[in-house]
Amino acid sequence: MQFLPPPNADKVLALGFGTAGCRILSHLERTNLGIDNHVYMSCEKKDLDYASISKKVFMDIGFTGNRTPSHVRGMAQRYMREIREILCDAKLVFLISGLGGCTGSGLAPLISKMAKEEGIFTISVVITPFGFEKSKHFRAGVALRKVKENSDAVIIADNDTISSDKSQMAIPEFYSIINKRISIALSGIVESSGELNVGMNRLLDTITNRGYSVLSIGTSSSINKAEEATVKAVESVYSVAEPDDANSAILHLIGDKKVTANELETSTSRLNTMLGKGSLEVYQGFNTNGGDTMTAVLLTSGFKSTKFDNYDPLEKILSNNQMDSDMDCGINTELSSLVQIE
Ligand SMILES: Nc1nc2c(ncn2[C@@H]2O[C@H](COP(=O)(O)OP(=O)(O)OP(=O)(O)O)[C@@H](O)[C@H]2O)c(=O)[nH]1
Ligand SMILES: [Mg+2]
Repeated sequence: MQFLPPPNADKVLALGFGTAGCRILSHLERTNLGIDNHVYMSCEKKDLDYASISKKVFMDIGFTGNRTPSHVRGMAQRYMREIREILCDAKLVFLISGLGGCTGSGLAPLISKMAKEEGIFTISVVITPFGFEKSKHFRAGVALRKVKENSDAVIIADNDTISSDKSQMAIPEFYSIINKRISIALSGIVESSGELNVGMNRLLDTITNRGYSVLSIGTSSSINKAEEATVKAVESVYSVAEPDDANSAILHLIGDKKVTANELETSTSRLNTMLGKGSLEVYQGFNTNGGDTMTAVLLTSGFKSTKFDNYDPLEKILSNNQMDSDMDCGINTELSSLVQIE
């Protein structure tokens, strides 16, 4: 059955999938990103506790020992009507998920495909696993490839590069700091209350149909803090993708009131020498937060591939001859009750 959103669909939606997706969405919900509706979806009830009064979809897939992303996709078929209703008045949707587990890696490819097929502008924001989470890399690589096929834009926020100092911090606190940084970064770019705005339209311009976009963050309190923060943000991009492939970037500085036009210019020049072989389009933004530290938020686009493509060696070997299924069928029945048809 073909589902078509009404022609007057005009809402901006954000959907969070699984643990990381729901947690990050809850941070974004507290910012001024211009999102009309927030929807939390997960197979685990505890993830939905991050939602306050927003819509929650609990996908009850039972306790199975063999949960996989394709199993989650199969079981999600039971919730298709509800998901379609959620999407039906959207013109733009942000789909937020951590990749490498089962829920986010299962739902992000499925729902991005559905949204894009229905003509909704689809931006996938994916959190990629830490280097040490080796068991999550393969699933993350497979899911990322599917998400890219199905989205108008893909923003990668890599846990390794967004995190600053891992030190002695307990994991929940550490996640919470990364989540806050991601939400400040995205809202800083989009919010229209800053001194020098980038805004939603510029964001879409920078990331649409330009391969992968990589979100990175640098901070500094030195004398040349704007430039130093920018360089740190660029260095993070180096660890994820090929810098020469970059063709467009947003540099948004958040800091004290003392930033001069000269500092902005120097930072942009450094960006141009470090990324995109001299042909990088750069949009600048700036706003003050009264602090002494400068934060450079960098969103760089144009990457054909990233290091995460190596997480899926099968794709490299088989190229376009795929063997992973879109979904497993989730039939909840005892084997003994199945009848063979002759
Ligand atoms: N930045 C950040 N990353 C997280 C957070 N929670 C989990 N992750 C990462 O996100 C990736 C996917 O993990 P989860 O979000 O827990 O997976 P899930 O989608 O809930 O899937 P299952 O729990 O396996 O069903 C992993 O690499 C985690 O390290 C979080 O709060 N913040
Ligand atoms: Mg989870």
